[in-house]
Amino acid sequence: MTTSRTFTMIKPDAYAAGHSGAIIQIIEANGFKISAMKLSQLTGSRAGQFYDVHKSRPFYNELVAYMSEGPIVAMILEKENAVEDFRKLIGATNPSEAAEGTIRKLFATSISANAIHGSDSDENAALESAFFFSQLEQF
Ligand code: IDP
Ligand code: MG
Repeated sequence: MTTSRTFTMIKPDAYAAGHSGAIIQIIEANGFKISAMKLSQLTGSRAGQFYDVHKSRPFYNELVAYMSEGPIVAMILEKENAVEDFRKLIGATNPSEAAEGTIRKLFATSISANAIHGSDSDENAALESAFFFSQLEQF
C-alpha cells in the first residue's frame, strides 16, 4: 500500500481544554507523520465554507458558530491508508457511539463539540488541505 495523506483539525473545544498535546501524541503514536501544522481561527464565513456540504442540515448554524468560536490546529497527516485509518482512530461522530480508545471517546464532549475532524475521502483530504495550506509551502 502506498503512503497517502489526510487532513485533520483539532476543534475549538479540544484546543480550549488543553488537549492538543495529548491528541497529537496519540496521532504520532499511531504511525501518522505530521507533514504540515498550523494554529488558526476560522471566521464564521470560512467555517461555513468548510462545512458547505452540511448547509441544509439542521445543525449547520450551530456547527459554524462552534467551529469559529476559538482557535483550531490544522494538520496534514501522512501514512499508508491515511484516510481510513485516521477515521478509525478518531471514532464515530457521536462520542457516545465512539469505540473505546478513540480520540473522540477520550476527548469529545458532545456530537457537536467532538474534538477532532478527519477527512472522509482522498479527494476531500486534498481539498481540505488546500483550504488551509498553500501549495507553495513545503509539506
Ligand atoms: P464527521 O465529522 O464524523 O465526518 P459529519 O456527519 O461530517 O461527521 O458532521 C460534521 C460535523 O458536524 C461533526 O463532526 C460534528 O461536529 C457536527 N455534527 C454532526 N452531526 C451533528 C448533530 O446531529 N448535531 C450537532 N452537530 C453535529
Ligand atoms: Mg464528515
